Amino acid sequence: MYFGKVRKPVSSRVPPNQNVTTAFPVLHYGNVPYYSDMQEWSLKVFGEVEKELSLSYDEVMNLPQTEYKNDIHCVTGWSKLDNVWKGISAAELAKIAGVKEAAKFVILHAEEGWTTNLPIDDFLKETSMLAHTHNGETLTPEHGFPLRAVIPHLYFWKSAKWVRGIEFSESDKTGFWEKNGYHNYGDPFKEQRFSWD
Ligand SMILES: Nc1nc2c(c(=O)[nH]1)N[C@H]1C(S)=C(S)[C@@H](COP(=O)(O)O)O[C@H]1N2
Ligand SMILES: [Mo]
Repeated sequence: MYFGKVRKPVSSRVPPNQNVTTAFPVLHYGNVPYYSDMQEWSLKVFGEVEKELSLSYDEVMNLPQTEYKNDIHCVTGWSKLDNVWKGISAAELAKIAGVKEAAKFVILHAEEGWTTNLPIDDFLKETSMLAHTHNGETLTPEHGFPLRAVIPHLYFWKSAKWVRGIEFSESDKTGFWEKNGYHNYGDPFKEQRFSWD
């Protein structure tokens, strides 16, 4: 007989089996990129869009800015509450590129070929953004300088650091952790940690 997963009661803000930390742990696979000249950097928006974009660092920084406060939840068990992020709303970027009807998924491309995937509705959610500032400080290289995704309603691995490309796609394309046993969607409140959850 299957009794389902045993879950501890939790407050409404902290997902099951997460511990709140006030630190800001650094977690990633691969190397931290350091840029000596921001001319080396660009952000590409491509795939199922009316107009593919290649934005310079200055062009990104000059887009309309938003600020959000939210909680983040890493699949390894830490949550950090009340993060204030500044950056560009994901929906704003999508609007500028003119996302086509055919786009159903978003693939975020980071440095070194690292990717993560999510349904387009999750990317276009009001709280999803590309951030350059955390709690009033420019992102450090370790935390994603110059630009990282923040998708706070999914486990934090979906929040790609060092984003260089945003691909709108008709089909889903599993990303780095998604290929390595993590859940394809990753809702922390449903504890979708691993592919079998
Ligand atoms: N490019 C890239 N982004 C990434 C990762 C990674 O390995 N590469 N790891 C993810 C994971 S598992 C987490 S928990 C967060 C950690 O962000 P932080 O180091 O700023 O806390 O980044 C996410 N973004
Ligand atoms: Mo993570």
